[in-house]
Amino acid sequence: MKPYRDKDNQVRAVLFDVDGTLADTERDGHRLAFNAAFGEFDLDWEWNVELYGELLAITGGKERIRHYMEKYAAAELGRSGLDSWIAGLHKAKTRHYVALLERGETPLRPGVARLIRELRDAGIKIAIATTTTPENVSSLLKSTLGEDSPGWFDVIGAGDIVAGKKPDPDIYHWVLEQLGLPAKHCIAVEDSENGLRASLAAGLDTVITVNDYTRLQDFTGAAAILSDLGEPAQPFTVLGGTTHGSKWVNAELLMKLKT
Ligand code: XBP
Ligand code: MG
Repeated sequence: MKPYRDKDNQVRAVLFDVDGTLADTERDGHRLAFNAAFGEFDLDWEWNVELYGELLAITGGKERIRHYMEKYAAAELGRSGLDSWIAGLHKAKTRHYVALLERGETPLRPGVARLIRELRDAGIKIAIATTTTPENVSSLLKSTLGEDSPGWFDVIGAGDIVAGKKPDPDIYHWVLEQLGLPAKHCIAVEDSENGLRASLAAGLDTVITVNDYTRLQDFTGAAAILSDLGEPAQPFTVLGGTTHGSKWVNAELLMKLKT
């Protein structure tokens, strides 16, 4: 049998989701920033932890605000210039979120920094495929991996750059096109069912690392479902799939997880 390195489908790039995957940003990050923006706009809206979990079904901050209004604040939908009002509210939210990240209290999840460094050392490309706003990605990377870290990524696909947000596969198609690689040479890392639907629809094998908002979701089709990426001193827990005896995710395991 040929060693895995000779496989035609060897991993040449790893595509990372951001929120919930690189860091636990939703509950104590985005949610608080939305609420701060609502306060700034004199709205009495308050997204508590449970409600926010429900609202996460809608990806994209502007889309999430509109969905909330349709369901819980329909009277506000009659505002003139609704689209630009939502955009302004979301801009304030992004400002609050970036300020929160700059306080440096949002760490990367276990194994993320290690894996990113190992992939770079191995000459494997790394990319971002997210629905969140570009400023948020660069702030998170800078506050955790250092000022120059956004430049480590061969492609950063974020926000409104494509029309359809996850679970549509558009952002993954866009990133693959920018990388100049077919899906068979890439693998995605995601945390949510919406993310998995998007990556699978783009033809990508996908590793899931769950978090408190996503652990009960349907991850049918994932290559592996893990508690996190794991570290040598802090192995992951396997929740689904096989990890070939590995205890943390590295380039070698990602090669094996490719179909
Ligand atoms: C997660 C999202 C985002 C964030 C909010 O994206 O759905 O909408 O919750 O970010 P992913 P914005 O997991 O794909 O990174 O307010 O900037 O949209
Ligand atoms: Mg996510």
